[in-house]
Amino acid sequence: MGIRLEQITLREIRMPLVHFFETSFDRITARRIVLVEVQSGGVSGWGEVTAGENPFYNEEWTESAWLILRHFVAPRVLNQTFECAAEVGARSAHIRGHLMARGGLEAAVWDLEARMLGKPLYQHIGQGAPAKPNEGASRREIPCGVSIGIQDSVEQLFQKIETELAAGYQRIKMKIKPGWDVEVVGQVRKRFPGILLMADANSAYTLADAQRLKHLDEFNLMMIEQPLAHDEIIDHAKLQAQLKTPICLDECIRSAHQAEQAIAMDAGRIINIKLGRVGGFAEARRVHDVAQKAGIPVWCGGMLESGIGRAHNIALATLPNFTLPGDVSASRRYWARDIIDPPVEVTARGTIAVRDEPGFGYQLDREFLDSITVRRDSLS
Ligand code: OSB
Ligand code: MG
Repeated sequence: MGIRLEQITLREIRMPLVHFFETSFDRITARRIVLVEVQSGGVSGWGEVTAGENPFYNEEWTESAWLILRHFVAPRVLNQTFECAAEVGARSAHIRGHLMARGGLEAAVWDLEARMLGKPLYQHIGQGAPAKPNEGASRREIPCGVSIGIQDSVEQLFQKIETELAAGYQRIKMKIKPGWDVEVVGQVRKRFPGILLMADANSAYTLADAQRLKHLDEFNLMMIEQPLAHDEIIDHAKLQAQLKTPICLDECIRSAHQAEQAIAMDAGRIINIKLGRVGGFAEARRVHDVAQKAGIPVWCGGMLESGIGRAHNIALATLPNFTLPGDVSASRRYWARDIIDPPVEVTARGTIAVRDEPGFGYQLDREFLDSITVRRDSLS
C-alpha cells in the first residue's frame, strides 16, 4: 500500500490550562499548539507538534515549528508517495534538528496509515516489536503517573499530591530547581512515606551541584530526571557514578544512537521517551528497542499535549519496554474541555485503557477544534 500525501493542513490552537504549569525554565498558563492533518484518498491522519511556547525545554517553539513545517517539511513530502509511514522521517532528515516539528507530521502519517488499514494505531506501531516477557500482544492498559509543577507553596504541592493519589495515579513526579529541591523533596517524602516518587530538574543544575544532588539519595526516589544540561550526556555519566538514585534521561536523548551512547557510558539507568523529542514513532520505537536490549526500562513522557498528542502517547506506551508509569494522564488535569471525545480518562487503579478504534482511537470534537483554531494553512 502506497501513501500519497495529497493535502497537509497546519493549524494553531490555543488552549488555557486549568492550572499553571511551572518547571525550572518557565511557568505557563495556556498552550499554543500546532496540529498537523495529512490527507490521502479521502482519509485524514492527525499529529501534534509537542514544541512549547518558548524555546526553553529545547530550541523549538510554536512559531519555529510552524515555519519549519510550512517552508521545509511540507514541500518535501506533499504529493510524494511513501511505502509506509516509517519512511517519512527520512525525507526530512537533512533538516537539522526541529525534531518536534518533523515528528508532528510523522505521527500524523502513522495515524493516517493505521486508519487506511482500519487498525488501531497502537497495534500498527506494535508490529514487529519484540514481545513482552509474559505476554504475546501489546499492553491493553498503561500505567500512569503525574507530573506536578513547582507550586507557590509546599502546602499547595501537598494538596496537589493528595488529589492525584486519591485519583489513583501510581507515581508522583515533582519538578525541582535550585531553591525548590532537597528541602521540599524531603518534606514531601516525610508526608508521603510510601509513594513512588521522583524529581525532574529540566537541566537546572551542573556537575558543580553534585554535592547538593547527592542529598536527594536520602529520599528513596525512583529516579532523578535530567538534572544536567539539555545536551549533555558525559556529565550525566560523571554524576550517575556519584549517585545511588538512578538518573532518567529526557532532554539529551534525541535519537536511538544517543540512547546507545548514553547507556554504554552509564549516563542514566532509565529513559523517558517523548514522541516529539525524538522526531516521531519510527525513532521512538528504535530508542525503545535499544533500551530494551540493554535492560534499561523506559516510560512515556508528556509535553502538556492536547487530546491528539495524548492519544499518540497512549499508543506509544503500549510497547513492551514501557514498564514504568509515565507522564500521560487524564485530559481533565489540563483542560476544561479537550479536543477529543471522549476525553482521556484514568481508572481508579491509575491506568488508561487502550481503545480499539482505528487510528489514535478517539473522535475529534471538530466544532470545538474549529472554535479554538487561531490560524490555518492548507497546502496541496
Ligand atoms: O520535562 O517532562 C518534562 C512539561 C513540559 C516540558 C517538559 C516536561 C513537562 C512535564 C509535563 O513534565 C508532563 C505532562 O504532564 O504532560
Ligand atoms: Mg522531563
